[in-house]
Amino acid sequence: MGLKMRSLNWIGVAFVTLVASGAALSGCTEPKGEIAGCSSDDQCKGVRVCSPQGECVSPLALEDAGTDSGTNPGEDAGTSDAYTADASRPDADLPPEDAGEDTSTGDCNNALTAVATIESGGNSSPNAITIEPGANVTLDANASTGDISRYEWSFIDFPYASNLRHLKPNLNASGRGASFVASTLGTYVMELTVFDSANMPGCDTARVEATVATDAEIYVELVWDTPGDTDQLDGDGADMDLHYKHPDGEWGYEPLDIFWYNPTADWGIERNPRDDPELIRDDEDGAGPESIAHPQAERLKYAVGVYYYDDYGFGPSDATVRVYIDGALAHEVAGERLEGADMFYEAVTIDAATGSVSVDDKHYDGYPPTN
Ligand SMILES: [Ca+2]
Ligand SMILES: [Ca+2]
Ligand SMILES: [Ca+2]
Ligand SMILES: [Ca+2]
Repeated sequence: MGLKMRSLNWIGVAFVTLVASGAALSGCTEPKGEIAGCSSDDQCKGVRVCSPQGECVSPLALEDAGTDSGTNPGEDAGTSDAYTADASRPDADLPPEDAGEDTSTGDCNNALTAVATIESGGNSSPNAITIEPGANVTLDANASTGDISRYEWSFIDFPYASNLRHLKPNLNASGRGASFVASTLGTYVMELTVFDSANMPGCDTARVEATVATDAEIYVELVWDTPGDTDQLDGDGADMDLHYKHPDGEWGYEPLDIFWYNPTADWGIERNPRDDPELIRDDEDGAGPESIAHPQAERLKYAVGVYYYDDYGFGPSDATVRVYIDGALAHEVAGERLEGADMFYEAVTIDAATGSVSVDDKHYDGYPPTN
């Protein structure tokens, strides 16, 4: 099955690549991914560009430092879900240890008070904030009191936690606090525990939460689970693509199918961006999410599809698609298996006139044929 628009694009670039490097590319028809390293944009196929890290990535990934295309080690490189501040570090801004009286009562120290603050984009709260998808969230424990030697943050809840634990974001260390990128719609709940010098926890923990919300009329999100990939956040994983198609469009063609190659287009009223859908997050290295927001949709029917771009040897992946209408979850397709590269799944159709979602549930080997 041909790749339509982008295979034409790739052929031209591949010719240049062959001449430039002499590398054998026989049998490969995919415009992204198969070149492991790069030193210039010419070595990347399709619309890919060479990142500072020497990887071919979509231009979108470079523009948005919050994505996890593998160019942002802050989000993807770590695996820990709790950060411990070490008071013994010379640069730690922490109170000196106190060898005074023992204030422990049983299994916890009631002289320690954990106080957490959550902040994002200048919006700060001791309880809860509402943020946009992809926002960086900062947690701090500076208001905590007592002779605290150690601060520990952990996730109590996060979107998809009940069945996709691998989507728990990495918590990155930052002084007494931590930060993470909130990529998926839903609520993240974080807990702070403080410890004394004897490693006794305070009797009370503090919780804060961030709710990721959208004001787009239609918002579509794809995440995926690849059972053959034991670490799905390490920057090396399977690549699925979210597609969002206008009723007059054809899968894989710009401008009426929105996906990584065609991240936005002028739909609806010309030069009015409010009715233009946009891929707001691309992901190439496992798990997702990929997200498309359509701020104001014409009263038409829009189809949502998933293309398995490349399994990179990790085998089948299970796609989960969520459709939000007016900010509320309207439909979820959970754990739909695609066996490997070049499989396409027509998931659902959204009727913007009625705000309803109908299930298509059709699998194809390659892009669906033109009607
Ligand atoms: Ca991996
Ligand atoms: Ca992708
Ligand atoms: Ca428009
Ligand atoms: Ca990823």
